[in-house]
Amino acid sequence: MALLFSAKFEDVERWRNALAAELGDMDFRLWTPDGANIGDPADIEFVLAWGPKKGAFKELPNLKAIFCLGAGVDHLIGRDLPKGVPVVRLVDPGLTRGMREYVIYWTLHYHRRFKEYADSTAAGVWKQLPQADTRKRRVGILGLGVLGADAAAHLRALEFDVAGWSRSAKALDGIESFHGADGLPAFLARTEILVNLLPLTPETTDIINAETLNQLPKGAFVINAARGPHVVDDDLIAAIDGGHIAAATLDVFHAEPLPAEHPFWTHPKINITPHAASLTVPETAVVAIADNIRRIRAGDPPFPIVDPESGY
Ligand code: NDP
Ligand code: OXD
Repeated sequence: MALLFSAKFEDVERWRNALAAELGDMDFRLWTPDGANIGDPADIEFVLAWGPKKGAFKELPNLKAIFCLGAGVDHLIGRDLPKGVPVVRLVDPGLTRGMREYVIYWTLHYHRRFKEYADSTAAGVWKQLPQADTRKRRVGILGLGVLGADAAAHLRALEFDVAGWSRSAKALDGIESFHGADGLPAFLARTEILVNLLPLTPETTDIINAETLNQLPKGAFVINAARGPHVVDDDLIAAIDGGHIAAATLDVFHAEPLPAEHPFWTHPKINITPHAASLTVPETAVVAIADNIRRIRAGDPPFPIVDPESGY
């Protein structure tokens, strides 16, 4: 029985070694676009993939689970997934840690006005700025799942005033919880630094648009570390150029790599990173994957399974 690996990253060997360390007996086959290394399709029990071609799963009659190589499954959903085969989302402590660092870094960047200090340094100017009270800085996180809840808890530990928005109501220590479409306006109205950690679904596409940006207080900051299509690019640029939004940090884009001619590249109030807010760490990710493979082999369901209805 074999595991088929469809790489998102260059370092296949790192994955092969990490998986071998956890599941020594696993026959690891590489899913290249020409399908040359697949061997007998009937051998394949598990697929570890980011976004294989539409219909690619059809020829795998004994598939028991599809493991997504990332936390977001939007690349997999809609690829003619075989019915009854669970798609397992990645929950990786290394990925969670990376996202926590990214969110804290950019929140502090805006909160502590480090861009203004960088500009002063460049101009050779010695100028202290008033220091805002962290306890009064209202950070709002769209999405209170694995990554959002973790970032919220760590921002809270730094004494930020943190709220989150999700589909279902949450009871998280020290975090104000808003939920559903009805809860969104109040959540936005209190949010000075908006962090997006939602999955990309039909409901969340374009969620950061002229209307929602306008509901943030004047001078708010936006950090998008989830998916590019959450943002209406022109609306964000207009909100920044119009002075309502102070600045934005974007890690993800409609097209990746971000096309050279896109105005985000040169906008003075937009920071961009190349979909690197947090990268899957094979050595930590394989622990959960191997655990799930053992569960399936023991007849238990893997966790967490993507709900095809909600799309995450
Ligand atoms: P989870 O599935 O654990 O959490 C998703 C959260 O979003 C949940 O709280 C969920 O609500 C909420 N949500 C989903 N749909 C809606 C909706 N329509 N309205 C309100 N809330 C909604 O995901 P993760 O935290 O693991 O990951 C989040 C996303 O981060 C990924 O989907 C991916 O796109 C992105 N990501 C980006 C990376 C990068 O490097 N840039 C790296 C890793 C992930 P509820 O709790 O009620 O279900
Ligand atoms: C992910 C990502 O979803 O890398 O894990 O974006």
